[in-house]
Amino acid sequence: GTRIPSDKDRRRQISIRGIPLLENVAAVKKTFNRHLHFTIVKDRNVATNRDYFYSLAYTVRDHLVGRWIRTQQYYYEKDPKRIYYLSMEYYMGRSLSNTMTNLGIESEIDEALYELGLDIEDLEELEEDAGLGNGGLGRLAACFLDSMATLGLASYGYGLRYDYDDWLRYGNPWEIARPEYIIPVNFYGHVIEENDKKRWLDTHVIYAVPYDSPIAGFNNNVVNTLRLWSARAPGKFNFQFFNDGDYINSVAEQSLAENITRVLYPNDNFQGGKELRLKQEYFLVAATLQDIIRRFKHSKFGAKDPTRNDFSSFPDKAAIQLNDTHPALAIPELMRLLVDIEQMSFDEAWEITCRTFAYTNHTLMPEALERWPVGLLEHVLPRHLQIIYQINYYHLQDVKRQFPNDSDKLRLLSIVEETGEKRINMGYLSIVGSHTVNGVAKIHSDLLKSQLFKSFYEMCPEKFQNKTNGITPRRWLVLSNPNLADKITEGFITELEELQGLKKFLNDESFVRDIHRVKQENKMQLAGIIKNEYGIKVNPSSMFDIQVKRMHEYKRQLLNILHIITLYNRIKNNSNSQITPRVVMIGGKAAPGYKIAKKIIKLINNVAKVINNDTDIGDRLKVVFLENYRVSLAEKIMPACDLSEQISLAGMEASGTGNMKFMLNGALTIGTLDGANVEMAEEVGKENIFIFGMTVEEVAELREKGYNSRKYYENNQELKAVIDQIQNGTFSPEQHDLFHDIVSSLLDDDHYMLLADYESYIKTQDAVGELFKYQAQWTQKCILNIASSGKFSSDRTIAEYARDIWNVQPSKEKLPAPSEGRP
Ligand code: IMP
Ligand code: B1N
Repeated sequence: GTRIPSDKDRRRQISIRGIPLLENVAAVKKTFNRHLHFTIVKDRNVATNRDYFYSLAYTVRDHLVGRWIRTQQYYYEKDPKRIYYLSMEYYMGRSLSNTMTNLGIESEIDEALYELGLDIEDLEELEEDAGLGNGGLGRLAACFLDSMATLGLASYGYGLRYDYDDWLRYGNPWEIARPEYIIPVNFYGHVIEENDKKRWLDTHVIYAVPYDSPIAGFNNNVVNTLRLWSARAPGKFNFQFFNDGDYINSVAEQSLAENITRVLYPNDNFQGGKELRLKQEYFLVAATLQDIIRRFKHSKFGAKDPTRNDFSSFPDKAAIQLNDTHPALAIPELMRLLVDIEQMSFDEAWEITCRTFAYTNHTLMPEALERWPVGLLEHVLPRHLQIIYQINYYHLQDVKRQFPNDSDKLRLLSIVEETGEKRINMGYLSIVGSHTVNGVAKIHSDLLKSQLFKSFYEMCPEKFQNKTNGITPRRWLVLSNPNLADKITEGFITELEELQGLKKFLNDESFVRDIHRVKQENKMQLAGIIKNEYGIKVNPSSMFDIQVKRMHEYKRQLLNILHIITLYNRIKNNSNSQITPRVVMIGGKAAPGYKIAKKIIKLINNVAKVINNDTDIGDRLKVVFLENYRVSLAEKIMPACDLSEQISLAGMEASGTGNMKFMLNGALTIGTLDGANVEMAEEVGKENIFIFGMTVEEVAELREKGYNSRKYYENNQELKAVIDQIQNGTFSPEQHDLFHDIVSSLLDDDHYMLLADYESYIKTQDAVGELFKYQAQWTQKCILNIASSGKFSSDRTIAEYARDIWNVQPSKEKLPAPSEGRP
């Protein structure tokens, strides 16, 4: 039988972590006690677990600082091309265990805490997630930072330090404030012309204070920097106002200015923000570009002159990657700095700008595309609007040259949209100002070329690339699933393709049993969490069927619910049916303003209440809504999943990255031919993944000929029964019309075609249920999935960005450790 491994068992699992060296263990204990005393200022009689967490975090941080300083010095001396990743989101999660993993000090720390009588896992749970992201886009940025450091790139993440929420309440032990490197950012004002030169005057100034966090590479002594900006009002003490007697108002106004970095806009795949969001985007861009230029001018480059003022080499020394269009104002901002401040000609500046920027698109969803009203831009950033017009003017000259007498092309390719309220299309601006444009999975990049950016592709096909997303195997395997990692030889940690080697063991019965046992143990741990957090008892031998991701109609959590209710009805109608027992879990946040998404959560909870309390059902079906889904919860869910639900309508999910995390952790996937699912099927083979539903082409065909969802409702008895139950109050006895809007979204306006894919989904789910009855066969497919997941390492993704976009060479060389002398 299986049992939950004790802490002692887990501490014995040292094949990945290595054997602790006694002298190191002693040193860790000493440092820990010193931090408890000098930094936290407590003794062991009064110290709380939180105090121990902070002592531990500072102890681990001590191991970073020498490597961090020396890595940065090394970059200064060697002056390699710098890679700048600009993103409005970094979904970092916890840092403690990640830092220990990447520095390889886990076994020593583990042993030291054990000897001190402390439980390291309890302490790890006290760290708040750094949740500066909404979903896939923000988590991708975090995985990329890990891979860039692991591949030895001189890279920097730049973003905003949102300070709303409690993540900073007890202090963030990983960040270093650098108030001495404060940078001014201007807003509003107006533009005048003086001797043929533009001047932006009478602006409001807000300061950007940098906060640096270390990004450790895996086992290579590289520590890069994530620099997040925080807004600070200028002049904490304004004498003018003080003398006017308006001290209170002036202080209040200062605190309003600091609202710029208060809060992350909580939308995923939706452009909701107005003026404050625009100001956030510019704040990031303006502070970051000043910092990049400061570093370019100041870097050591052999010449005697302490500053470098010739910008012709700028694109050879700096690559700037735009994480979607959110930081796209960097393009007119660099133009402004080069033309207005550095006195360059427009043409020269434009060439440098285009050679510096690259743009990654993450979505085709029309409601997510940024199109800023011209009036708003003119108010907040008048000089930038002028520059954008000028960029567009030269761009349209190019269009005319390439497509003479084609007014359609001029309209289709213009950065300025003239129909309706006049707007700037930020995607178009990003394409024009970049040397490459990429999508995030093959199918998505193809759709960019054939649909969203068709005319731009026709104009410059050579700009368009694909870079299929990836995930870091350090966090998503070594750290989150140590039991599985221990069953595999170590090389995979930096060479994920080595997982292919597992295919040799497909018919090794003891290996198959081992992999099954690891999954079983992980499921028991998750079952414990579900019992503690939600009070629901689930049977760990049931199939764990999981859909975790942001709540969005296109991701079709509602299709999952239709399947759950179908299973429920089957059990109720035929109580002897040999149905495979399942625990279906759905988790994810909805944007606060997204009404129908919140209603779908309500429906999941109500369906769960009815099913979980129905004594006819017992262990055959349980439904759990996983609240507060976030990075640290994902780390516990991924290793414990049997069936991963990736069921978006084909053509809607740009890539997905959760799909990859499940695959790497040995789940089977039920999914559509959407995003990276397509490439997962390619890697593992169609027989080892459950693909269902319409293809992109079939979706287009159906839309073309006119889609009527009611037809599917009327022609499928099981489907009709399910929808009627949602309609008639079976899941809302206290308010019968509660879910009428959901039913209407299915019958009257089924934009994401759930009903068209229902039958194929149910049939495929039946096949999944059938296979789960054959444990060995199921586990063999799991092993094939793990073995075929190597492509989806973010190391592979970043190596491709380095080669095809940034023109830099990854390095597997280690920097010398702090004890080993100068690099
Ligand atoms: P940054 O990339 O400009 O933030 O600088 C990173 C590191 O490079 C610094 O912490 C120093 O170690 C080194 N560095 C930067 N500027 C100088 C300098 O003028 N002289 C010597 N070292 C420098
Ligand atoms: O980016 C991920 C992809 O794996 C997902 O498929 C994609 O949906 C996601 C506006 C977005 N695209 N667009 C966003 C986020 C915030 C916002 O304000 C759009 N997120 C994605 C990584 O490539």
